[in-house]
Amino acid sequence: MSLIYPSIAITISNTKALSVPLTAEQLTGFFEQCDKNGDGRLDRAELKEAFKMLGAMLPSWRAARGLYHADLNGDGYIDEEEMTGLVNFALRLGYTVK
Ligand SMILES: [Ca+2]
Ligand SMILES: [Ca+2]
Repeated sequence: MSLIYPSIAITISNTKALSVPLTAEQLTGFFEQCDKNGDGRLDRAELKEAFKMLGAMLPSWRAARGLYHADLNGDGYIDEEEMTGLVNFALRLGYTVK
């Protein structure tokens, strides 16, 4: 007789397991809140804080990767139009609600 336990998905980037993945809408709202100085775009420091709050183990690295993926015009900021790219980047990482 053997009991088969369903494997519990634990991602390396997420220490809080058993929580619900964030939707694109939630991530968009979250990133908008991360615009601390209210200039309508996210700079690298704000991105770093954002990924830290999402539970990233290496927030500054994530911020750099997020910029690389989403900063289409290369000015070092994620503006409103580039937000979708950032959200998609974060979605692929599967961040969850704590
Ligand atoms: Ca800002
Ligand atoms: Ca940009």
